[in-house]
Amino acid sequence: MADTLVIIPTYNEKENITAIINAVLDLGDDFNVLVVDDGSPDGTADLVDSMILSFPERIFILKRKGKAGLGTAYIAGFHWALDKQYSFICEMDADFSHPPAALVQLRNACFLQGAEVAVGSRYTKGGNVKNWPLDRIFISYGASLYVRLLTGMPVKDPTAGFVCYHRSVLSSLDLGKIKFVGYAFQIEMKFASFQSGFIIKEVPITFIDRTLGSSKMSGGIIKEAVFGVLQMRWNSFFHSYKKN
Ligand SMILES: Nc1nc2c(ncn2[C@@H]2O[C@H](COP(=O)(O)OP(=O)(O)O)[C@@H](O)[C@H]2O)c(=O)[nH]1
Ligand SMILES: [Mg+2]
Repeated sequence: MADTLVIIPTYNEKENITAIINAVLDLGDDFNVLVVDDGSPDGTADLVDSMILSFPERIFILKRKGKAGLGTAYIAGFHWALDKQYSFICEMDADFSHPPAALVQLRNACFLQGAEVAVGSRYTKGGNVKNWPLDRIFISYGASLYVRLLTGMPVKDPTAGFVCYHRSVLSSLDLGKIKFVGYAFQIEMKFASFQSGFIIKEVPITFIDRTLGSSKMSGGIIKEAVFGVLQMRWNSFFHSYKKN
């Protein structure tokens, strides 16, 4: 019986979805997959449905009507995972930027090494970024410095989207208080965990830019991050993310 759920949010990932699901299943029986698809016009969900016919016990899908953002997709996935009693709940992109084999290390960090949040980190010692244009590395690394400076969080890669949470983290946070829907969601989840006193560990990974499909990154998302993180920090003086 799998104790780990890998949540993969998708919007138009037909080139990647079959292979990424197979890569997770190949890691062994500890891992199941939940795809959260936002009505991808390219038919991503149909591909998942046909895989579910072969692995109805290991692959699951949540279908949402329209593109509602990465953050809300993950929150929906978290509630699903908690309800189904998974012990370890992971986040991963569909596009192979996050090496699926590293899921084993992220799970081990939580299962064996006492982490409550394990972050697949590009900017910790041993981590790396491959094939990203220089401006994208610059924005991402700059964002990491900005977040660390503002929040005091000792996490080298606070925007990372490759994470494994122990269920106790997700069940004790009030997920309704997570405000961000775009990339800043990743920052806010780590900040909420940090502020609530959970143990965060970074596991070095090599992040590789996608070779298939296209990125959903946009200028609006960057704006949300810059001003949003300031606001997040300010609000944190007055409220906690823990359930009352
Ligand atoms: N369900 C859902 N998935 C999304 C949304 N936006 C992005 N994604 C998925 O989130 C993951 C990260 O997005 P991606 O385009 O790879 O971003 P990048 O790697 O930062 O360029 C991918 O698996 C996307 O398909 C969304 O609004 N809803
Ligand atoms: Mg990506």
